Amino acid sequence: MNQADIGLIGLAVMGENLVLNMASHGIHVAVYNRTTSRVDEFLSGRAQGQPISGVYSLSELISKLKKPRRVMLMVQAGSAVDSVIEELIPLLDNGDIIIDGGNSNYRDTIRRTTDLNKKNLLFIGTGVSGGEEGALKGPSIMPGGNSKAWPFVRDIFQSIAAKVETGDPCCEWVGDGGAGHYVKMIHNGIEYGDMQMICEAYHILRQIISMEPDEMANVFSNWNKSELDSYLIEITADILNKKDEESGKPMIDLILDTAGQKGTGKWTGIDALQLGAVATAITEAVYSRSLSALKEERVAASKILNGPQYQPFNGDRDGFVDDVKNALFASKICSYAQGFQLLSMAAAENGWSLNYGNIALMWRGGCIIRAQFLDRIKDAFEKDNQLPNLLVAPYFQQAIENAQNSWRNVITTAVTHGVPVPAFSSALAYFDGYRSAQLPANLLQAQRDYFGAHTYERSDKERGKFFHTNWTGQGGDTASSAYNV
Ligand code: NBP
Repeated sequence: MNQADIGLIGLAVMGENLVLNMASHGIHVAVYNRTTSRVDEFLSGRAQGQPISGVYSLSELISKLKKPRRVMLMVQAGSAVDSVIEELIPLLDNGDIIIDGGNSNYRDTIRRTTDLNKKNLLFIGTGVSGGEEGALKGPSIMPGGNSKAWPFVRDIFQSIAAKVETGDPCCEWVGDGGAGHYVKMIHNGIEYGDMQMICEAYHILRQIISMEPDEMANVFSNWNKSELDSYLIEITADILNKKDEESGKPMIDLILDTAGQKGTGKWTGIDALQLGAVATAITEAVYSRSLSALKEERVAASKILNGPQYQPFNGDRDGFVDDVKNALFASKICSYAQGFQLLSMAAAENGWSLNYGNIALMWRGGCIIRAQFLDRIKDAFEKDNQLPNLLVAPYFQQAIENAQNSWRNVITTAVTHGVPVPAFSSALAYFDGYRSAQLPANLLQAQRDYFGAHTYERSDKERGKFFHTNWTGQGGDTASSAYNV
């Protein structure tokens, strides 16, 4: 019987919870998993009493679906997605829809959209954010791919997505090809930056003013009532409050300070470098994880390499805590400014027409970077979708103006005390660079012309005219056009 509204392949943590979310909205789902015992476990467990049918082969799955058929993959990103698609192709008819909801690389999504379009199949590559809980209760969903498929999945996606206070779903069509997965990648990159900045605030409070976890938990709870209101600040307060059941010690003090990094932060950094975009908040966050991973080396080095001699902090403690809050907010603004600038450069490169206000709305609920201040970003881009940089939008201009002295004070204090604050300080360097009419690239261009005859433009001549100087009197007057440094 053709009865199910959608088929879902991959009953791991994300797939299972998405299916339960769909079922709770009255959507009938047929489910399949490669290891079919998972289907039985699911049916006899969490799926009981729900509009969920289990199947044991892909052909059985397809036979259960209404037309045009909608098949969603929640399998491991990479080759598994391609192999499932290959198996599905002969089973599907023209106009049927394949949706990949995993964390796929956007370049794979561009390729899959094109290849399947040639076979008259419609492909959607969608970011799904919010982890296990989001998948169950309402994730942020960022779909892109073949826009002809959107009318057929819109109702399902928007009904299961998180909703903001106005009732708007955190799901809108993002754009062609890999646009949805690109936006999800940037979301994850920004998440890296947010987490690193929160860690730096924690480290400053701990190292410079010797704050205990309990006290810090209160600080983060208070910050969560301010413009910093966000999921990540909220969970940080919870984490700092948590005690180890055995020892009664704060959990945070028992967790080893070494982190790994999976794909998406690194992908974002690589893509920023390839596009010539500045994404230092994200790359500093990736590098910080890499440095943290060198635990044994750091422990050995700590016994040899001395930091500065300084007096213990004896200033205004509450005032300093406020400064840290302002520094965190200003750094966060720079990180989002970079993220959105990267999006606009990728849009130009890939021919996507992105609505940045909608993207801010999609990140407003359900996902890990959900935060009140995304409303401000949405407002800024709704006023001007071509805004060159968030920093020049009036709200953010004023916010940084207000935070600036605190921000500089915190970074100066951290540097004086030898406490590393790579994301805070690179964000400030970005701000100072972006607001500088004059940077030292004139000297850089002279150096490049000196050793490689790369030519330069002149400040007293029109743009686009290139000059070469014979700096030593020995190099000749021929300019280089091929050798790039
Ligand atoms: P995993 O990424 O751990 O993948 C496990 C699923 O993939 C299982 O159902 C497994 O089937 C299936 N699978 C594999 Br592995 N290779 C397969 C193949 N060749 N053919 C068919 N199925 C195959 O699951 P997840 O953590 O639920 O994540 C699903 C996707 O969502 C991933 O792309 C992930 O990056 C993304 N995502 C995850 C989260 C999160 O918080 N976990 C958040 C947002 C997005 P089996 O049971 O037979 O091995």
